[in-house]
Amino acid sequence: MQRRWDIFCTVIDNFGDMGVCWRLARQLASEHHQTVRLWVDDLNSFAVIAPAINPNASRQIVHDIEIFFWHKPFAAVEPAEVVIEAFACELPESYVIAMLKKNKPPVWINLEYLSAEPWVAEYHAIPSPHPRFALTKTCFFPGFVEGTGGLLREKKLITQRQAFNASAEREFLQRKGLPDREPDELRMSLFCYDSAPIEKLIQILSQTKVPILIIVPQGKVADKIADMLDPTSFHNNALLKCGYLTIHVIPFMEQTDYDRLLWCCDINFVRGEDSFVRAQWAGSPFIWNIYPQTEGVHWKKLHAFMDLYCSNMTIELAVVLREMWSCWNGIGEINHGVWMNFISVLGSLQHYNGRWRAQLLKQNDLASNLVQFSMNQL
Ligand code: TRH
Repeated sequence: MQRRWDIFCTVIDNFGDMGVCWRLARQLASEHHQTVRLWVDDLNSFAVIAPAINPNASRQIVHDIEIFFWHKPFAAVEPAEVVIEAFACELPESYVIAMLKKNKPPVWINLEYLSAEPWVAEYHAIPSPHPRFALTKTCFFPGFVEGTGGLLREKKLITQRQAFNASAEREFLQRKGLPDREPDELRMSLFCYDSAPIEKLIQILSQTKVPILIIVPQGKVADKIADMLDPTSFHNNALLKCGYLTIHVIPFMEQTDYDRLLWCCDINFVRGEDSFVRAQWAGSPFIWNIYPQTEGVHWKKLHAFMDLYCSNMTIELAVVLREMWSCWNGIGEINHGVWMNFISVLGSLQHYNGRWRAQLLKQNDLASNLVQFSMNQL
């Protein structure tokens, strides 16, 4: 049944919140035929991952989604039937009051951050009454296991990923101005926070004797790498070379192209929430840089995911993976040995990731779960 949805999103510092909302909005509209309005407070950041967005338009329609710049103060509008408050971004008070005035109050969902912590399934989809108004809000927790809200996954994603063969890869690389593979080359995408031990990694990689290509988006990390390399290593604006190591700096890609980039690489360094999930659908070995929080809260989340993800690995494989991921997130120091151990298990990881993905595929996806939950309430 077609219902009206409002999704509210604020951009805090990076692209993850926006990235999740944009994927969700598109899936609701294209796969579930819902009518979606998306309210965003920073269209410039939005346009980085979705070039079709006009950052100066206060209202626009892209992919059948009505996108509004979230002005403050908020203009009076009729609330939708389902309201998604993404990542506790706090709805405008006037909008909440308008919700209250409706004969049938909307289904109000706070979409939470993704976490593998065991308590998530326990708290998922529990309604809580609003402290001041006669309204109920439900916290919806995405997650990796049964009993959670699931993960974002488009209906055709896995089929598309499996159909992405060598010629599709070549076509994609050409379109993006990226070089074809060299024999024996190790190809990586690098998307991480600038707090990760990037210099150390580059140092280690520049000493190895296999051709390595790193594809890194423009930004702080790319600048950091450029600063540490000899200026004569600049081949042109985009390409840096150091021994067997080549670094290709590229502009941010449109989200669906970023997926394809992950499909082309032997190792994907990913971060935050959304790229982290996409790497799991891609299936190649990946290294997660978790979003850093104060007082090391993020390490607990990192360990919770590693516990879950590694639970069916051999002990030897789990040890290698945990060591690499821990060092990459500032628990211990990355060195040549840690890296070489990781490289030595790439085949096993690739194989294991197939099983991990198959396990994740048993769950319903996040958008379908949200639709089902809302329809049951309406
Ligand atoms: O940008 P992030 O660091 O976002 C983070 C996390 O979501 C974190 O949980 C949140 O608290 C914080 O933001 C505020 O990493 P993430 O989640 O991977 O989001 C990046 C988005 O950018 C994702 O949707 C993929 C997209 N992307 C592209 O579309 N093109 C690109 O070229 C790249 C590198 C990324």
